Amino acid sequence: MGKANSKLSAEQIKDLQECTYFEKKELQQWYKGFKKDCPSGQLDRAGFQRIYKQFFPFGDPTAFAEHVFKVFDNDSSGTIDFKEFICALSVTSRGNLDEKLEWAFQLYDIDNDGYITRDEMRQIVEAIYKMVGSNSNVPVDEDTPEKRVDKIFQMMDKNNDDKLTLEEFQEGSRQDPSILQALNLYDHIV
Ligand SMILES: [Ca+2]
Ligand SMILES: [Ca+2]
Repeated sequence: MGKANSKLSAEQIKDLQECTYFEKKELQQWYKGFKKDCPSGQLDRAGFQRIYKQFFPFGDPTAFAEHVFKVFDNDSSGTIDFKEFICALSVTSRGNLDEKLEWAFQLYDIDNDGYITRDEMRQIVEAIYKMVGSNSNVPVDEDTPEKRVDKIFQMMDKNNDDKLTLEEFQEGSRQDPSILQALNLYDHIV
């Protein structure tokens, strides 16, 4: 059974090719690795946290990993299955800028109401600061999270209503690519 389980069926491949940028061979390789790390086929919060801890040994990635977990877990089932995993990976590694920004928007829009508030952005920025830690060679602004959020809102919040729409977020991120720092950090992991 273990052997049969470590390969995707032709039908699964077809389904995954429709929603990702991966080739058949790549999908099989990722699936093999996924099943090796998660024999149950479901990656849970603890497993996801462990992956982040390996990559950020000097910081505390707990909060950031929790936010990212929620974006990966598309159906909010509490675990990440292979399809959720590979779809997120496809967007973050091979998506175009707009797709990456839509993905990042979901990360920042914590309550998923279609707007990023100052408080939501502060939570993510704080989580990134904590994850990166002080001994890391990943550069972080001298600013506090509050100052950083003020700066971002000054630039992005065109109508000054203290929340960002996807359009404001996309427009602003094109002008300041450092917004994508969260995603870039994620790229180190995959
Ligand atoms: Ca899920
Ligand atoms: Ca929101």
